[in-house]
Amino acid sequence: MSRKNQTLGEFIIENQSSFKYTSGELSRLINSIRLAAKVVNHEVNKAGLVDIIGAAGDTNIQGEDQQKLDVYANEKFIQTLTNRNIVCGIASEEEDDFISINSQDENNQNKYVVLIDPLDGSSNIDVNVSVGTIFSIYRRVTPVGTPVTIDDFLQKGNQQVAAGYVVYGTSTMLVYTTGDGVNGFTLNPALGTLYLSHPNMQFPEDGNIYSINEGNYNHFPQGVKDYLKYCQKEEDNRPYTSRYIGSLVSDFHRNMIKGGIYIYPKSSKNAAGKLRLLYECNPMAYIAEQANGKASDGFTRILDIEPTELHQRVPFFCGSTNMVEKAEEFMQNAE
Ligand code: AHM
Ligand code: MG
Repeated sequence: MSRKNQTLGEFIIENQSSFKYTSGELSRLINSIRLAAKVVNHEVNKAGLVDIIGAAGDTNIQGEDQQKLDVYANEKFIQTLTNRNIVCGIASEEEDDFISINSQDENNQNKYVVLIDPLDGSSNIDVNVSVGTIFSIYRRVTPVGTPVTIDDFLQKGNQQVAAGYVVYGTSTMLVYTTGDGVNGFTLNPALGTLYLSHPNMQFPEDGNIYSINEGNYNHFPQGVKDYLKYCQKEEDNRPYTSRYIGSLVSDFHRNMIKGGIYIYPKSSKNAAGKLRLLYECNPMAYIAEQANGKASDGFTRILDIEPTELHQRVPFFCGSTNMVEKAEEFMQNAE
C-alpha cells in the first residue's frame, strides 16, 4: 500500500514483493539510479554558477577540467551501476556501443541490462530550462554468466521490466514504473530524500495541449499538418494550447499531469524523426501506457517495434489516448 510522503526507499521495500521476480536485484538497481540521479541533480543545479566555477572545457580553481554536464551525467550513471555490480550491461545514448559489465565472470549472476539517456535536452542547460534523465530496464535474454550481446539490448519495448525518468526542474522528481502503475517522487533538497508526491499518475484521457516543434512545419508529413490544423480549429473545445519546451521529459511530464500530446514526427529533413527508440521512446511509451496514455509512431504501437540498431530513431506520438488516436487517424487518412 503506497501512501503520500513515503520515501522512495520505503516504497521500494514495501512494493518489492508485488514484483514478479523478487530477488531484490531490481530494487537495488532502482536504488542505484536514485543515488546517481541525486549526484547529477546536484551538478545540474550548479550549472548557473558557470561564471564563478568555470564553463565546460575550462579548468577550475582546483586544476580540474570542467566537464560538459551530459558527459558528467553519463559517467555518473555508468560508474554507479558498474561499481555496485548489479547489472550485466549498459547502453547509453552517449556511447557508440553497449558496455558489458563483468558478464564473462560465471559468478556474476546479474540478470538486468539498463539503457539510458543520461541527460536529455542538455542544450537547454545554458538557459536554465529543465532537463531530464530517461532509463529503461530489461532482463537479459542470453544466459547469465556469459558476456552480454547486442540481443540483450535490441529487445522490443514490450519486454521492459521497468522504466522511468528524472526531471531536473523547479523541483527534481523521479517518476518510474515497474509495470504496476506510475509513481512520482519529489526530492526534498534540504534532506536529499525523495518522497512519494504523485502516486498512481494517469494521463487524462483527453487534453488540450499539443507539443511539437512547429518551426519544422513545412517539412512535416501531410497527416501531421492536417492534425495541427485540427488542433488550431475553432470548434468544440479547440483551439488547443501549444506548449513546447524542447525537453522531452518536461513536455511529457506536463502533458501527463494536464492532458496533452507530444509529437516528434519524421520530416523531409529527418526520415525517421529525431528521438531514439531505445533510450527515449520505449521508456516514455512504457510509462505512458502504464499511466493510461498511448504512444505510437503514427501507425504502430512504439512498444511493438522491433529494434534493429542501438541508436535507431523513430517518429513519436505520445500522450493522452484520445489525442494520440486522433493524430493517428489523420496520419492514416493522409497515406
Ligand atoms: P537530445 O537527446 O540531443 O537532447 O535531443 C532530444 C531532445 C528532446 O528532449 C526534445 O524534445 C527534442 O530533442 C527537441 O528537438 P528540437 O530542438 O528539434 O525540437
Ligand atoms: Mg536524448
